[in-house]
Amino acid sequence: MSQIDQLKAAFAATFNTEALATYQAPGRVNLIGEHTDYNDGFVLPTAINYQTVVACTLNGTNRIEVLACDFDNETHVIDLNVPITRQSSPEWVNYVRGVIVEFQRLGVQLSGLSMAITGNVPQGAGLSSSAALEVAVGTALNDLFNAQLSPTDIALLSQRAENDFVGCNCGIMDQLISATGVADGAQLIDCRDLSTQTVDIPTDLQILVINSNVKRGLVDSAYNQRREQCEAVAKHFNVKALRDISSAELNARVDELDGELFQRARHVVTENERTLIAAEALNNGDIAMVSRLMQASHASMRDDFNITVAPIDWLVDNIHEQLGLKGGVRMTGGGFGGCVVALVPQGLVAAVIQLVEQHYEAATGLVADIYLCNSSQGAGRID
Ligand code: GAF
Repeated sequence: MSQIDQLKAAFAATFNTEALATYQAPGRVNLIGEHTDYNDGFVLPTAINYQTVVACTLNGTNRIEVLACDFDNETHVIDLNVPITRQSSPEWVNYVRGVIVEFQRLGVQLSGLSMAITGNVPQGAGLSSSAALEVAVGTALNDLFNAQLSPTDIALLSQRAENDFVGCNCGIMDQLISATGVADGAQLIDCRDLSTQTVDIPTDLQILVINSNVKRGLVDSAYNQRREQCEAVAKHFNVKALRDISSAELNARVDELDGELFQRARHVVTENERTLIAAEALNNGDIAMVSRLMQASHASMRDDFNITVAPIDWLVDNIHEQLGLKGGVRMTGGGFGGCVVALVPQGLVAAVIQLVEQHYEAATGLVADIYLCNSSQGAGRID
């Protein structure tokens, strides 16, 4: 049975009725441009062929009943007659509750519904399973209650839910690419004005995502602290965001900054520069340039932003050695574990998989999961 058929069967078994409509929102992998989004900078993610799916039917009550198929068929009821607050557990309900609160804040008149959720975006792996959940629920509510929000509005609303309700000060990248991704390439996003440009991924390159299986948690991690450090440097320079300074300007004032703050800012300003060059290089099919930029991005995350961990560095170093300048590899996502993204010529895919399968566990004590990814369409109704 397909993922959607299973979801519909679970919906019918739990709610004793058919699902009226089904929506999906994809996870994402970021090719380059890390921790630049909340600095008003540039990112180059692509939505991937792993998604969260939500099936719904209006139920004529004032209660939203949610079935989480991937959490042991746990159910959760949200009473629309009382203020919706953050729950201490389980964690997944806060993503749903936060999105509902944002619709209420916009003045959208909601009523009760039954909702079943499933998905195959690896959880807690840095592939935006939480953004996919928020955007899938947001896309469903937007359609069912005719809220007339654009995909970008749904992304912004989902980001607010995560910032204000869940408590992670994430940027806009994950929600925006989940809402607006395209099947024919990555998206260069200007996180200041939210404009996007599609960037070709050469057809010979396979997007390979390797989950280190080092567990990570955005809220618990040093993510919010990195953001505060970046904002402190922007304030020192009297600019709105680090987007507004170049490496030359930063370097010229190195003496004014604490060493760690300087390194954090250097990662961001150089990463912005790399991202723009990488988008152009991909469009021109200049893989050697993309390879160098991904290497430099990884080194910057490791040495200046201090967000990589040993198993991730092992994967990047060893895969890079195998690819040379024929492909690129770096850590992707918020950091402190999670995944590595590699752009691998088709002829080397089997060798890279073999390398990971044969040597990663011995080197790190962990077993990696490997995903072959394609660029995919952003969120929408599927049925
Ligand atoms: C996480 C955040 F949610 C994004 O907004 C982004 O900052 C990313 O980490 C790092 O690039 O995925």
